[in-house]
Amino acid sequence: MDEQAVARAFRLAHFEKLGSTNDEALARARAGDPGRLWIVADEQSGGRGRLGRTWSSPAGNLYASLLLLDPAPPLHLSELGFVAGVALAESVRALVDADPRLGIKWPNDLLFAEAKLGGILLESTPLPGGGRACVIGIGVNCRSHPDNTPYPATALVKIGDAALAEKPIGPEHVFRALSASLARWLEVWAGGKEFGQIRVEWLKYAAHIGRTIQIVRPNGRIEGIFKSIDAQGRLILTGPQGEKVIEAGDVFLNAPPSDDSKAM
Ligand code: BT5
Repeated sequence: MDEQAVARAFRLAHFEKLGSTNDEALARARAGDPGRLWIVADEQSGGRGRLGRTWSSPAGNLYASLLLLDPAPPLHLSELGFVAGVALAESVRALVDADPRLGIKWPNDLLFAEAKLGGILLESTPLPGGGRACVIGIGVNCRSHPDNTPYPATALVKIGDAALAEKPIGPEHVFRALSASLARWLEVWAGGKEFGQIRVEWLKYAAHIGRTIQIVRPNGRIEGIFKSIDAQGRLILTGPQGEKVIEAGDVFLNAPPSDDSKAM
């Protein structure tokens, strides 16, 4: 897709500061925005992660949310996180010279050398006139990252190899590449008809396949070997008792065992 086509693919609203780009996108959808709109902020005062967690959002990093109206039948909407994950990995891959330490942690955190470089927050809301608005919120650490997170964090500036030193790693550059890549992968996905193609691409970036992982969920932890993801993007875990399909949770390598741990 050429630059002009990318420019036509989406509209863009840019802010110096917002509470959360996802909140702004959801509010605009409720107010009647037709969708295919990027909301980008230089910094956020109330950046959010999943399950009400905080996303550290100082200036210097990318905070962007794409609003889409009814992008797919409801059963396929959760696949959008994987479409975004593939687009995000592809756009950052070019910046890190295809370094194999770049990966995606299920469901769709961007990792570099086992540390979190970016995250994706997918949200949706019913619209007053019918239909659903979906928002893909993406944060990428370009110039800084928080310390003391349960999963270690990193930023593009820290990767610091010689090749990267020559690359533009500011949020505006990451955003341009991401927007082009997401436009392309949304077309490939075709509203869920071609999730199989997204799945194949996602698996190329998947971190931890074949390794023993712990999945932390609100109702406890479960341990097993990460085999693959299924046709809906759910994680397939194998253990002595066979296979288990996991819909949601946080993946850890070598998380310290605790009383509620349960091996499969
Ligand atoms: C995510 O949540 O990874 C989704 C993050 C999505 C952020 C974007 S920014 C644009 C848009 N607008 C928003 O308000 N949000 C989206 P989760 O998997 O729940 O990870 C959250 C956890 O990651 C936190 O509890 C921290 O431990 C850690 N964390 C917080 N800020 C971080 C950062 N900048 N980099 C790495 N880890 C971080």
